[in-house]
Amino acid sequence: MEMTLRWYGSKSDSVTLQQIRQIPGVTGVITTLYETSPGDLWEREQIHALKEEVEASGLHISGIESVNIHDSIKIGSPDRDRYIENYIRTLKHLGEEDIHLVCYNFMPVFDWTRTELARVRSDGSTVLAYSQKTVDRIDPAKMFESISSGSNGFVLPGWEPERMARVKELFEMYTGVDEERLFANLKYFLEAIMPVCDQYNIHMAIHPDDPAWSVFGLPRIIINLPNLQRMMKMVDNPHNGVTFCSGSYGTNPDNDLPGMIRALEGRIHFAHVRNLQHNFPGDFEEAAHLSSDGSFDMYAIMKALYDIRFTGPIRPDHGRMIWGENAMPGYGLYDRALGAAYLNGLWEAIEKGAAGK
Ligand code: DNO
Repeated sequence: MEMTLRWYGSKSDSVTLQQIRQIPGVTGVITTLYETSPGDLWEREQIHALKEEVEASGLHISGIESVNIHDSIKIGSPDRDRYIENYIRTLKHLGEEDIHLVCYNFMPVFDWTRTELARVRSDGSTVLAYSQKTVDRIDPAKMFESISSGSNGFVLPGWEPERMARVKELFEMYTGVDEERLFANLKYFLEAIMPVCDQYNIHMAIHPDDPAWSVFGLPRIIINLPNLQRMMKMVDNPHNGVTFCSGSYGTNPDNDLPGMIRALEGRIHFAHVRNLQHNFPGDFEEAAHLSSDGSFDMYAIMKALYDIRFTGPIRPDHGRMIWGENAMPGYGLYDRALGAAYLNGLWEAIEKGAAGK
């Protein structure tokens, strides 16, 4: 595996490449053209410039998170082919720049969903949190207002103001799109892009729906192992793979995380490894990466990745906000750096243990 950190680009991130370069064991970044909108064509020159900037710092681009999918593709609207064509050309340009991993999601309207961006934990750190009770009470448009007002002035991934201004319209557009339709639209999209992925060896890694169940009555399909197996079987190509995100699948305690990893051997192209604290059904908050701080056995997760001989990028995921840092919620430097060091430590111990050292 390769340890990486997500980086939103010099215009949008409070964390610099130079800081990332100093986290021991981190050699690559997972990045994106954050200023683009879903459906845009990424020109080769833009990708090249980003690559040069990253490489000048001594790091490299380990993958893209995300090339976002236009809602027309998820809905299956008549204009979807235009956006799929842009996606194919974008993948071609990424391949030409020697980038071979693309994370994306297929969540309708909203990306990941949280009800609080700064819940205070007993140690004074603040974390992202989710309460189903709050979601059940809130109007989706209000949800956006509360998310954007708590985001420390940063634009959160998947919560771009331009999209959220159209929340009501988007909800209407999804009328009639149930889980079966969403699966069919995902299949249509994947079948269209697989030839370019084969040509340029691009691993597509679908990100789970977070939380891993339907919110606001919208369908959500990337939520558990049976649905993942269905997705991989319907377009049976190793380039059609997954991002294994422990924090997203782990929102549902029924998901056996190490068991899922083992069952997905060969099709996990990217891993987000983080911990969560389950408080009671429907209420969870994020935690430090250490097993002792949350509900997951992080050793068992890393061990399962080791056992399937996972060679792709891993990144620590949402960190707590600590030590007075002002950053995008979940994406500060300090706690993610602690997470990277901890995950690297687990990996070294597993590796040496397996070698009998
Ligand atoms: C949240 C992230 C997601 C993820 C996308 C992938 O912090 O894990 O926004 O990047 O869903 O497309």
